[in-house]
This record gives sequence, C-alpha cells and structure tokens, in this order.
Amino acid sequence: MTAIPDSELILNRDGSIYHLNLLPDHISDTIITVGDPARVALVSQHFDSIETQIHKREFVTHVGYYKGKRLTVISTGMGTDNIDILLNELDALVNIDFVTRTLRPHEERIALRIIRVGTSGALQADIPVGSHLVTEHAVGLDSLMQFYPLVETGLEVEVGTGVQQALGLDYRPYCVRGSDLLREQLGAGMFVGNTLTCPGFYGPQGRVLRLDLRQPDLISRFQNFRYESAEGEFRLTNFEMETAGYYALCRMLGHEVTSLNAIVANRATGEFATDSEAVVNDLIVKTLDRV
Ligand code: R1P
Ligand code: URA
Repeated sequence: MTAIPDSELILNRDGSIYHLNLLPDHISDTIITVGDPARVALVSQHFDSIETQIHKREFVTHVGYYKGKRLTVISTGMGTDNIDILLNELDALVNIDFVTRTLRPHEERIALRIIRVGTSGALQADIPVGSHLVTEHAVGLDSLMQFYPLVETGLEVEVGTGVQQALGLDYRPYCVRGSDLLREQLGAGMFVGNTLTCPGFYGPQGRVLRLDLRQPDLISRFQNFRYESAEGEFRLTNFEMETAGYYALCRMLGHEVTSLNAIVANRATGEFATDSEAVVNDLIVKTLDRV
C-alpha cells in the first residue's frame, strides 16, 4: 500500500494531526461534539476527571471520564467546512497508521460514536423553544457533497430533489439518514425531526437584517415542504449549520452519528429562548446520562 503523502496526511512536529492537534491516544471511541468552544468546558465540568485538554483554532478538546466511561468532547466552530476537517482528522486518528501512513486493514478499523450537541432553530410552530430534537434525516444545502461520492437511498434522492424544486435551487441538496440505534438511545423522549443544514445563519436561514433575500418567502418554503413516503409524511423541522455534513461523512467513513438539537429559536412564532444556556445545559446533562 502506498504511503499517504506529507501534504495530505499532515502531522505536526509532535506527531499530532494538523488542525485538531491530537494524537491517536488522545481520543475515546465516543465523542461529543459542540459548535461553541466555550461549550466544551460546560460538558467536561460534569466529568469525574479530565486527563487531556488541547486547544488549536476553534478545536478545543477535553478527554476525561464520566461515571467511569472515557469520553472526548471537541468543539468544531460553525459550518460543514469545519466538519470536513473534524471528521477526516478524527477518522485518520483511529484508522490510519501514522508511522506507515497507510490505512489500517478493514478488520482493525474503528467505528467511532459521534454525538453532536448543538443549538438549532425550529421551523414549525409545534416544536417550541426550549425543547430538544434528535435528527432523523439531514438535508444539506451546503456544497460539501459536491466533492464526495455519497451514496443516497431512493428516498433521500427524492427528498433532495423535492427540496431543490421547492426552493428553486440550481443544485440538488443531499439528504442522509443518521444512525437509528444512536438516535433511539440518545434521543428518547425528544422530538424526532428532519434537519436542514444551511451554509449560513442569515440569508440561508431566511433572516433579514439589512440585506434582502433572493426568495423573500424562503422560510415558508422551508416550512411548507412535504414529501409523502411509505414511512409517512416528511417535513423539515429545524435548521442549523453542520448536521448534514456529519451524517454524510460518517456514512462514508463508517462511523455512528446522531445530532441532538437544543431549540433556541422558533421561526414560526418569532421567539428566541430567554435562557438559551439552560436549554443547552439540559441537553448536555441528558446526553451525558444516556451516553
Ligand atoms: C449558529 O449560531 C451556530 O449554532 C448552531 C449552528 O449549527 C451554528 O454552528 O450550532 P452550535 O450551537 O453547535 O454552534
Ligand atoms: N443555530 C442556527 O443555525 N439557527 C438558529 O436559528 C439557531 C441556532
């Protein structure tokens, strides 16, 4: 097997991976990811002990033990471009031999369990601010999957095509279902929804401050989108900026993934959570108790 060149698998002088700054021993098989670097300590404050704290750019990592289980919590910053870096580098840490620069044999490959704990805006009035939602399908409006050979099911292609038509886009958004087992384990009692991953917080999520939108009715197009499948009616429930990237890359790399959303805004009612920190903290505690 040919070695992966220095320019592709980039290691720092201490042998750590380029952006995350982590060594293979630094991470656990279960990884909680958060967007906000300050949220890492809000998770690790619940740990019995912290063994490692590493920080580079927006990637803050704490590794420790929670009720005897080794856990890693990493911040990603915002957007699926960062998720491309996060997941390729996490996968390299467990599935590439850094000495020989070759892929580990199939039988030695590790499937990580990756749990996103992030904030999100609800699209539908019946998903109130303050609630928690686990993502079943994610629909990506971003361009990340223009660069990877993602394989989608028939339903996923049809949903993506439907969203393309509903929004009048020049390209077909990608659609990916996350890991059923992880969703059921971590999302019990939460709303189960379909999350739209947007390549921005303002225009792509229909927010107008000073700039007009190309489609003034973008939010109602999101809200009114429906797809009838054998499994029932598919609607878009919420949006944020990373989940589809996680779901697509984890499918291709063979990692388990689920996205847990703290609903801090509701775009049907125009509300924003009066105490968004509490909504996030409740989700953190719930996640740790289930993990
Ligand atoms: C926007 O405010 C950010 O919040 C959401 C979005 O996905 C985006 O990253 O997630 P986090 O709270 O995890 O950052
Ligand atoms: N994060 C988002 O991306 N959108 C929201 O409305 C709230 C949080």
